[in-house]
Amino acid sequence: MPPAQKSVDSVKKLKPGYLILGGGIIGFAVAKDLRKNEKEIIVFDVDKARVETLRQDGFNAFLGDISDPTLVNSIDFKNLICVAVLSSDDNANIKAVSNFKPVVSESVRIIARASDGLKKEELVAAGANYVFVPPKIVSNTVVEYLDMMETKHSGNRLASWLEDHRGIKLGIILHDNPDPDAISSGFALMEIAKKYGVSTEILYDGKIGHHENKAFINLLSIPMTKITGVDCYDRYDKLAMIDCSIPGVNNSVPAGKHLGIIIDHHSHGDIEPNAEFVDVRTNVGSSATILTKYLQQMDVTVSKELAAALLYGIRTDTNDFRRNTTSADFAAASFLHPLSDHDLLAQVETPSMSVETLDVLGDAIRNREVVGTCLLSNVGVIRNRDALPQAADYLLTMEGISTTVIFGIMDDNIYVSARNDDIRVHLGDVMRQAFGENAGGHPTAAGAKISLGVFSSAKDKHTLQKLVEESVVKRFLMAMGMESDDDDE
Ligand SMILES: [Mn+2]
Repeated sequence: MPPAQKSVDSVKKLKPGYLILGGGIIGFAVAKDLRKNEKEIIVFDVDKARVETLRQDGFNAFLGDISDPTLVNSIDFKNLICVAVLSSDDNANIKAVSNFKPVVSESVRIIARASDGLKKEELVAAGANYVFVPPKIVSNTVVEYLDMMETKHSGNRLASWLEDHRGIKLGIILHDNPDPDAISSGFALMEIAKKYGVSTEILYDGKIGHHENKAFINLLSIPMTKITGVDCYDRYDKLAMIDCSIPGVNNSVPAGKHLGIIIDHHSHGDIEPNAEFVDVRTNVGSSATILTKYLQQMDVTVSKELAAALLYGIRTDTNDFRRNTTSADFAAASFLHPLSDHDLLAQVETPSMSVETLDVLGDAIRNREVVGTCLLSNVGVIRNRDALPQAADYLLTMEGISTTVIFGIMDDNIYVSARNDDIRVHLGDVMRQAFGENAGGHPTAAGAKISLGVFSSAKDKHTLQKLVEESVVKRFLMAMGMESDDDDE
């Protein structure tokens, strides 16, 4: 029925290198760009006016319904490299892909346009090798541009802050029990500050527990100073806070303390971070990603130790790009990768588990209580709280479990570590709801620290443990909107 048949059949078979089905805005643009290749381009479109325009532009365009199954008969496939199915009609595109897939050889690529994710799946099922969704591509480009502008804007502001404070002494405060993301970010700020004659010291409180973290600091020889008391902050002209943003929350800085710089990627809840320079981006997976962007933009020389440190920071905070990862994290990692000292990284990552972590894992498995898809486990008194997240990670791999909550007692606190792979649950919010102020985190990973003070009435250790367990389990399940099964106890 379509007039294409006659007009095509009447001449000899077409021998395209590129066959474009659909000559609208996208098809036309693709044809124009491909022209530089000097391969034969053939375009089919159902619209007469469009075909005419293409012809006037010098293209080999034909009138034809791209979903017509007899269209394949008019093509000689000998030189064919690619079939690009680019019309705005999803159903016609699906038919065209199904018609061409069985007749072209394996080496011919079929690329197709879809209007949404659902149609994308149908096109893949029909045999397309690559499917793209135009709105998605446009939005990615816009967001990438906005991100770039934000980095540029923040970079300029940070540079002028440092310029204004030339020669001062800056204390860089990390969150308590700092992890590789916080440590490497502090290290990066130290290098950036050097460029402006600002001398720095990296400060932390708590412990550097995880044996990998200890190896990390030693191997990279990152200088770090333990905070000894509130008056130690007076040694500095200004303070910077990294990987946390509120004084007193996950750090030992007195609440209300005046800060010069805040750089963080965690959401801060209702309290607004307050400093002379603030850069809190919750749309990236690590603080190291933000600092990497600064290094790039401010043209700071990145040593192979610093590159390795930041790369390790990004990888640990995103759980090797599996958690809360955005394109910015990948971009930062790909910038750092060739600059990194890989021997050093290999030494840091020796995945031997410490005896203590193994013990905690054993306790967590033994003491587990499963309610629905939630697994909760009390591991009792611990000496190293880093064993908790490792156990929580490990148990999340258990069949039928989508949330894990592992808790233990150290010093005068209960530490809770939770993991989640149910996309409907924002674990950080649940934890905050259950345990208040000193709890929070990401949708898939969160933690809490609860003072044991409330249980001080317990007469002995066993009673204390029992009370803690009941309370943690009850509060967590309530926040999850689940009933705790009290009869079990
Ligand atoms: Mn972090």
